[in-house]
Formats: sequence, C-alpha cells, structure tokens
Amino acid sequence: MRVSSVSGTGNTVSNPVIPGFYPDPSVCRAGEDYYLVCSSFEYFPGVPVFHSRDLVHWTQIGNALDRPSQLRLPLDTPASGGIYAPTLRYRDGRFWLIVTNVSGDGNLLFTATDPAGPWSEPIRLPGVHGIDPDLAWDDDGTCWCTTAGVGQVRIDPHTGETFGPSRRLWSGTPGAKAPEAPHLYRIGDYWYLLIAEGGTERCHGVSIARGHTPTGPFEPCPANPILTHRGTDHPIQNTGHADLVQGPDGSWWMVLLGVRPGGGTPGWHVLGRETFLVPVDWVDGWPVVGELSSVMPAPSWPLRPDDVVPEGRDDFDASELAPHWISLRHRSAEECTTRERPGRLTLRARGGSLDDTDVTFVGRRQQHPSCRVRTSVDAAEGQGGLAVRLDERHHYAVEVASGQVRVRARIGPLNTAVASRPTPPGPVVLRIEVSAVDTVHDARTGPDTVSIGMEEPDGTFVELASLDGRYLSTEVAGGFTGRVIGMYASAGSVHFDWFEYEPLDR
Ligand code: 6LW
Repeated sequence: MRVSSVSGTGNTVSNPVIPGFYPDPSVCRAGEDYYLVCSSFEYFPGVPVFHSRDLVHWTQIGNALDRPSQLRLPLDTPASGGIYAPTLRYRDGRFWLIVTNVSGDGNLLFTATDPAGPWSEPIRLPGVHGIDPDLAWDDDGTCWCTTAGVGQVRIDPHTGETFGPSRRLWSGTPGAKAPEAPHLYRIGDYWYLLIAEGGTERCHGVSIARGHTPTGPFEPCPANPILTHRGTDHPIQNTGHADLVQGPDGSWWMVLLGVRPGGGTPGWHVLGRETFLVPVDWVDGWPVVGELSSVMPAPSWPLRPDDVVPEGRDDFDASELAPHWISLRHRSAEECTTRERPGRLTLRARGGSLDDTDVTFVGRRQQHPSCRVRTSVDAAEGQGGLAVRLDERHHYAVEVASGQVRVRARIGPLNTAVASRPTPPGPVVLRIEVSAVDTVHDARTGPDTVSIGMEEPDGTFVELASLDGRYLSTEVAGGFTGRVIGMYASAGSVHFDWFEYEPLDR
C-alpha cells in the first residue's frame, strides 16, 4: 500500500500538496520526474521521499534512511530531535541528499541512483557545522555546502572532506531572527541565495539575495521578505523554509512549509508543518511569489498523478510495512513484524509506555483536519492499543488489557485514566475520530475534538471520551512535528488485524 497526496479537481488543485507533518521540503527535478524529501525528527525510518510528475500529486516511494547504519537515533533522542531539514539535489545521474542528525551524527551525506532506494551508507561531514545544509555545484564542479546562519564551506561530497573554515555569507534581514534553510542556485546570470528567517513560528518568511559568484557578495532583494504571512489572518501561517524548482513548462515554483491553525486565539495547529506549492514569477531578476492559497489554479501542464490508488486501509498482508508507517527511534523485526502471524501486525513491547522514549509504536501522520481511524486489536498476550500522539508528554490513547478498554490522556505533567469499560475476550475494534471545529464560538474554542472509544461487534461506535484537541497541538506541546496516529504495545505482544484511516473533510 502506498499513500498518495490529495489533489483538487478540474481547474484547481488543493494545497497543501503534501498534507500532514511533512516539513522543510526540498525538491529536485530529474528529467520528467520530481522528487521531494522532508524532515523526520525522532521517527524511524527517516527522510520520507516523494515522487511526482506534475508537482501537484506526490506519492511516497520510500524513506531515504531506512537502516540503523544510516539513521542512529539513541533512545534518549528527544521528541523533535533527530533528523532536521534535508536538501535533495540531482547531478550527474545521481541523487544527493544532505541532512543533519542533531542527536549525534551531525551532518551526513547520502547518494542514490534511484531515490526510492537503496541510499548509500552515510558520508560524514565533521567539518560542516550548523543545521539545514545545502549542496550546490559551481560550473567547474566545486561543491559548496551552505548552512543556517548563513555560512558556507567548500566540500568534497565524495569523501566529506572540507576545505578551509566556514565563511559567513549573509545574515539575512537586519533584526530578523534565525536566518536558516539556505538554498543556493545558479539561475540565469546570478547565483541566488534563498533563506528562511523570522523563526519557524508565526513570523516565518522567505528572503533572497543574489550575487555573481556562489561565494557572494550577495545583494538582498529590495522586496524581502518575498513571502510571509506574518501579521495576517491568512488561514495558512508560519510560511517559510522554501525550495525552488522549474515546472515541466519551464515556469518556476516554490515548495515551502506552512501550518493551518484552527480554533480561536492564539490558534492551534495539530497536523504539524505541511508542504505547500506556490507559483513564482521573475521580475527584474528577482523572484515574485504568487498567492499561496488552499485552492489554487491548476498548473498549465496536464496533471499526471502516479498510478497509485490512495488507500487508507492496511490489512498487513505484505511482508514489509509500506513507507508511510513510522516508528519511534528505531524499529526491529523482533518487535514489529507482519511475518509472525501473516495478515496481522504483531508489536512486541520493548518495555516502555507511550510516556517513554522506548515504546513500541507504528503509526502514520494525521493528514486531514477531520478523520476516522480504526484498528482491530487482539491484546490477549499483552497490553496496547491506538494512540494519537504529538510526543511522550502529549497523547491520547485507547488501550486494551486484562479485559478492559481504557482511555488515557497525557497532557504535560498530567496523566489520567479518563474512562474504561469491560470487554469480552477476543479482538476489539478501537476507534479515534477527529473533528475539526466548523465554527469558532468564542476566542477560546479549540481547533478540534478527539473522540475516542471502541466498537460493538455490530460496528456501533461507543464513545468513551471526547477530548479537546488543543492539547495535542504544537502551540501547546512545542517542537517541530505534528500528530501521528498509530498502534502500540506497552506490555507483551499485541496483534493488529487491520488499520483503517479515513479522511472526513468536507
Ligand atoms: C529546520 C529549520 C526550520 O532545521 O525548522 O522552519 C527546523 N525551519 O530550518 C526544524 O524543522
């Protein structure tokens, strides 16, 4: 099963083009194909890789870092630690991926001939300091690595060797914090240095400078920031961390991250930072970013979605898990397998609960403001269930153990059993239903309601708890991720027959 992103209909397409927690997009073109990667933080496998032929429909084709030798996330990797902000580039028939593991290994470079994998073992870059590394090649093959700050060092991408100290290139707009996410491009007569600044929260923005060489000096665009939604009531906020790409017709486009806050004030976003697409024009040698909206005019070229049916149900019939399934920090065949009982996902507890960093968990991103998630669980040999999580300190779960179905809520320091109900032996269907608010009644209205419970054998939903979703938002929990909904085992072995995710958006 592979999951494709959603598109619009007719003459419009919908944004985000990749909904859910898929931040820090970096995109490249190889012939008629486009590939895009995102940050993945404490989740394993890491760095999701997407494919598209039209920039609008994206299908996840793999995860670049899918082996422990590529992605080492120690057990004490905090939520929102781990893998930050990759850059993906295509050159000489090879794909180049550079990324930071902030929880140990620092900056790492990987290559592949097929972006679906396998990707190489990591090439270490001990001489490259700072997050958000970018790769750009001069005409003579010199390779420049530019990082947040904004600094630059020449590297040999084959060995990871650096030459000379890092040089400061540009500090962004005076007074703006966090110049980061640099991408350096040769376009026409200039080298362009694209950055994000203002921080990844409501003040986020995109700025650009240009120069005649990849090492500068760089002249800032008089119209900076060329994109920001700061201080507006636009439904898409925190817009920044962008990358540029040319469409099939030669037109220019930008992928970037943004969030969709819901509810009253200050607005809570629960799906994390998502990937959006926006057109770009060039005027007097500067990019002018078009309007970013949730429904945008379709591009002028024919839409060519991949031949993949977006599927929300997994019966666990395949021997390997599809690439959208993610675990926490690592995943081993002993603790997570579809081979032990074919047609079932078996999770074996490492020992931890959802409050701990070593819980056995397999989930997928919540990608729609409203959705229904169901799973059939057999916990006769253990304890586990279905959870919606932001991190170890912010999650709601419905769990089966010892003949009881129990709802638990963890909100920061508070950890509460909310409701419980006896259940007869045998598998039970658990359900979590998220409903985004339609109407903001007053300034305190939350972004959504999370309804949690189980099903009677005839499918009737028995709601055990209805909880305010704001406590599972980034504005409450902090960090860089978004909601992930999935299955877990906190004791013994727990078997899941199927898992179903259904978008409920109107
Ligand atoms: C990333 C930085 C950012 O490294 O957030 O929004 C950080 N931008 O560029 C983590 O995603």
